[in-house]
Formats: sequence, C-alpha cells, structure tokens
Amino acid sequence: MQIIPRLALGALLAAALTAPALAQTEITVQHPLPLQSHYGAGATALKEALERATGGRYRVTIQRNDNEREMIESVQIGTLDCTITSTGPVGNFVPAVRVVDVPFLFRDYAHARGVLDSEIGQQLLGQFTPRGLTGVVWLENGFRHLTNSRHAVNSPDDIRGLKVRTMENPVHMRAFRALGALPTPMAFSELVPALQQGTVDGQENPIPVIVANNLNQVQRFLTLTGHVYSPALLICNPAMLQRLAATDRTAFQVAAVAAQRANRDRVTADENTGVEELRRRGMTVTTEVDRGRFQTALAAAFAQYERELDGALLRRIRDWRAAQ
Ligand code: EAX
Repeated sequence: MQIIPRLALGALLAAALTAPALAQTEITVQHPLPLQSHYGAGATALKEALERATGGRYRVTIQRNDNEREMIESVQIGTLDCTITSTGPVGNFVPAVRVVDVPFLFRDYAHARGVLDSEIGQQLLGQFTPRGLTGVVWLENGFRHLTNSRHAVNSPDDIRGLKVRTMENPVHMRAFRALGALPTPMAFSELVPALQQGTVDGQENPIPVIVANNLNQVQRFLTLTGHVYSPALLICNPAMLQRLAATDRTAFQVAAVAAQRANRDRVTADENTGVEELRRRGMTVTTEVDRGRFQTALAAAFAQYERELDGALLRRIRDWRAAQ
C-alpha cells in the first residue's frame, strides 16, 4: 500500500471538499398504486437500471398519485417528468389508443403482450408525439374483473342495474351501458370512498390492483369476467427526454425495458396467487363465467366500436397471431 505524504493528503482532502458534487439529474415518476404493486415493480426496476447505468448521475424519484388523468396533464405541460398509467384516461389525450380498450379484444396475456410488442404497439406509441407526450414503453395492468357489494354475478343479466365505477374511458362506459349497468366514470382516487358510501355498487380492475389496494375490504363479490385487457404505459415529457444526452437517452430506454419486464413478471405472479388470496380475505369468487354470453350481449357495442374506432386495426389486432 502506498504511503501518501501528509501535505499531499491535505491537498487531496481540500480538493475533494471543494470539488463540485457529481451533478445529479432528478427524474420524477408518478403512478397511482402502492410501491408494493405491479406498477411499483416497474418504477423500481426503471430507477435501479437507470441509476446503475449512469453511475448515479441520475436519480429517479418515485411518487404515488392516484389520479391518472391529472398525471398525464402534468406530463403534457411539463410539470411532471413521467407517469406510469393505465390506458384508462389516455384515449382522451391520444384517441388512437382507444382501440386497445375494446372488451374481449385480446384472447390472453400472450396475445396482448405480443401485439403491444409488435409494430402495431410501436405505431400506437408513435401517436403520442403529436399530442405533446412520449409513449416510452407499454406496461401492463392486467385483465379486468368485476367486483360488487350487492350479489354474485354469474351472467350478464346479473349486471343489469348495478352502479359500476369505470375509468374515465368512453369505450368501457359503452360496454357497461350495453350490459344494462349504470357506469359512473371517476378517477381511481375517488373509488374507495365511492364504494364505502354506496355511491357505486361495484367496480372493475385486474387482480393485482384489487389485491394491492385491499378492495376486498369494500367489495364482497368477485366475478372473473376478464372482460377487457388493461394495458399500461410509461409516458414521459418529450422535452425532458430531449434534454438527456444521447447515451443517457439510450440508457433510459434500456431501463424502460427492464421496467416492462419487472412489471409483467409481477402481474404474472399476482395472477397466480391473487384469487386465492382474495378468497382467503373473505371475498366470494365466481370463477365459472360464460364469456361467450357477455360477448353476445356486447354485439351492438362491438358494431359501434368498428364504426367509430379504427375498424381495420381492431380486426388486425383481433386476428394477430405470434409468428410460428
Ligand atoms: O391503473 O383507475 C383504475 O381502475 C386503474 O386500473 C388503476 O388506476 C391502475
């Protein structure tokens, strides 16, 4: 080991004390769920990957904000760097995205992930730029299921007359109206109080969201309708990304892919254990659901989606198959 003469040691210390601290750039990511959730897993993976890749020159701060529409607005005006959000309110900002919110469009997770990772998903991400947003990567919320506090739902008839909270999403609202329910759009932040006060009888969300937010405490009946796949996204402010050096932008994109992997893995894990967990917490779960009857009941709504949304793209997504 080399002995450093005292004077030199003093000079080094002085230099260290006066040297400018490693300039750190802060990036804030907000999302609507607990850290212990599939969104939290994605945000944490993004943070760890970017901070590691840049040797700490970047610091990612993760915050909770359970109003997705407000977060997207903040990213659009530049008061927030990034948000992880479901596509719930996204169609109000990027109408082309509404096609992926159509019920029963995706057969299963492999179909959904395959389409969103394909050129179809990339083309849809490209639609964000003209709207003052950057769609960085597709994430996942999961297949949505219906819960309520009134009675078990075994068929579309049982939904008739139920007051159901939906996201601020006209595609979803049309479906519930077609099933004879009374859809009430509201932000996630208002959901639990509305269920507690009986403003609405029910809601629909993926198992990971129901588990992470303990919705079993305000809902008694769960029906595995799987009526719609709920994509999510990492959306960032374009100017924030533009300010990054090219190599750092690449590191950010690589970190976003790590976030996607962690998010999807968490959804898969929650799907494997969540239903039993909700049963254990006291929910009455209906697993045998005749989805064909729901699709039949939604035939009129499908015809309207074909007319009002990009019908050709809807068919392309529905018929998409992974390359053999
Ligand atoms: O994105 O609002 C909702 O029901 C969403 O599923 C939730 O905010 C997670």
